[in-house]
Amino acid sequence: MISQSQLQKLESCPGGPLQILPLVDSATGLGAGEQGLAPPTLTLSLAIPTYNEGKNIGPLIQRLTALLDVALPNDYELIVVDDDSSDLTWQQALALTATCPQLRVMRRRGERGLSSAVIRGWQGARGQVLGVIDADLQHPPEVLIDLLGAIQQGADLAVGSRHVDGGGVSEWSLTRRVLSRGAQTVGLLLLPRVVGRVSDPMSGYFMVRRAAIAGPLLNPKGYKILLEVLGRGNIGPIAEVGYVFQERQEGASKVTWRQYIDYIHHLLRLRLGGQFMQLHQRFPMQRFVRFGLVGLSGVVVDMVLLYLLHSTLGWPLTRSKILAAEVAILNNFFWNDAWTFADISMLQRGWPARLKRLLKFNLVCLAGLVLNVLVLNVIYNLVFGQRWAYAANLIAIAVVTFWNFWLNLKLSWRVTQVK
Ligand SMILES: Nc1nc2c(ncn2[C@@H]2O[C@H](COP(=O)(O)OP(=O)(O)OP(=O)(O)O)[C@@H](O)[C@H]2O)c(=O)[nH]1
Ligand SMILES: [Mg+2]
Repeated sequence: MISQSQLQKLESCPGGPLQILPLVDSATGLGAGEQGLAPPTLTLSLAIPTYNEGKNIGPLIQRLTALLDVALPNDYELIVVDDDSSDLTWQQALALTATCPQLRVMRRRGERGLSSAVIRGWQGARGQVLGVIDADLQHPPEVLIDLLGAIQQGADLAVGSRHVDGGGVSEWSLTRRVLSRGAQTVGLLLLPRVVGRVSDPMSGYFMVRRAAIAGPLLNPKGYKILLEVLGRGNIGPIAEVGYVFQERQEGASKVTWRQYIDYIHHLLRLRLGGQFMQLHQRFPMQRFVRFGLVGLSGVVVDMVLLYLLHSTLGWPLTRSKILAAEVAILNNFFWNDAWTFADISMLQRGWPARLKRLLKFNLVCLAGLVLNVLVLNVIYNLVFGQRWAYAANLIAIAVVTFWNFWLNLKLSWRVTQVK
């Protein structure tokens, strides 16, 4: 059991955007101070992500402190970020703080994953140099000293590598070696300028200068935090230090096929990131797709009602069509309000606001109908020379879909300042 005083040392995990801030500049007072008083800075903060590493955490902390107490006395911190492990790793780590004052422990709930755990740890860190090491002793702690040395000699990033002199893997199966190299090759093909900068882009053992990654929003997926650092950081000189990836002695691996899928996803996101974000900012694609799907549901409603009113009940065609179209518009409004633009409707609750949106939506759709007829006529008569009426109608529908979407986006579900 841990004591009450130890429990008080337990830290909650930073929240908000995944972003590292610069440390406060004592001369100008600018930097992380916006978030509160700046704590004194240290040379090194080492994040240790853990998930069910209860048996490893003790020996690891012991080896790390033995090394760093000599290399950086009182000038480093170890930050365990535990994702609320079922084996209570965080409690075991907390118990170690009694003999290890440099140790900090964060218990994270509500968020999971190796890469984001590392960033959360760095967000709460006070070091000028930010590092990461696995908790299962597969990364030999002694290599830290060389990594630190490389940074002190001017590198922005120092990577523990299995693929340079002095590096390797201990007893990996052929399948694992092939998968690891295969993943690296895919990375080189998709993202040569990022992945190609280091010999071991899959490494989870490295240190980076805070200044080189402070600022940009980070968005890592899966296990490969180094990709994110290389892809989004402003990384100048890079050093590599060989190390032999040890066999896990205790606890179980958390690697599954999921990590390989996440890796490809991460590569694609970094590759397309810039272009995709720009496009997304200019055109809200996801909303448009939803709007289109809702529109299709409206066509079904319209058709079914027209059939019921006209063919089954024998109503005149025009009257049936007007009612069917209006019900379809109501159907579309309901789904767009609840799904396509749900985030905006949430900000503008209440019946008066909803009725206002419905009225605008109705007007835009009616205007769209008039436009539809006009465009159909122009294309059919002037462009296609009175041929291909259905092709002309398809084009008219496409034009009006954009019209409806854009006007409703700008008028009906406009983002207003809500007090
Ligand atoms: N906080 C946190 N840590 C994690 C999570 N998944 C893995 N870890 C930790 O990240 C480190 C690396 O995970 P491992 O499962 O050992 O992955 P690996 O070293 O690539 O693979 P193995 O050789 O199979 O061990 C270990 O310290 C894990 O405890 C997670 O979801 N959250
Ligand atoms: Mg491991």
